[in-house]
Amino acid sequence: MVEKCKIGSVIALLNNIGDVVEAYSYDPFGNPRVHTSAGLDGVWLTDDDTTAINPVSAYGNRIMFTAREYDNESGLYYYRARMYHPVLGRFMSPEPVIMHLLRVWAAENIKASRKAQGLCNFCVFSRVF
Ligand SMILES: [Ca+2]
Repeated sequence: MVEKCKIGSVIALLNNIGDVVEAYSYDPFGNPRVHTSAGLDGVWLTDDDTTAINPVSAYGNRIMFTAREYDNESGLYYYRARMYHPVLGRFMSPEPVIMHLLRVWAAENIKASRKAQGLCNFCVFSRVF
């Protein structure tokens, strides 16, 4: 069982009786910190917590920032259509929907250009009829 914050990021992993066994914090870009112990104050997510050197969950939890899967080997998040790099603070590829719209726009402009130059097959018929 997990505890999430308002944007859906997983902030704690709970055992079957509801006790926190591991906690997570993030910088604004999603770089994770795995808190392995609540520290001397006994309160999770405070400055005295013990954190893992690498952001790897001892319990195998991979769902982290905004409830997306984090690959600790590559350091990337899987955001369904593309991968996000939290250190760089950017996605590793362009937005697929935007790229599709650009391709449609380019194809329409090429068609219009060819038609204006009389290169379109349909232009021959339109002159005949
Ligand atoms: Ca603490």
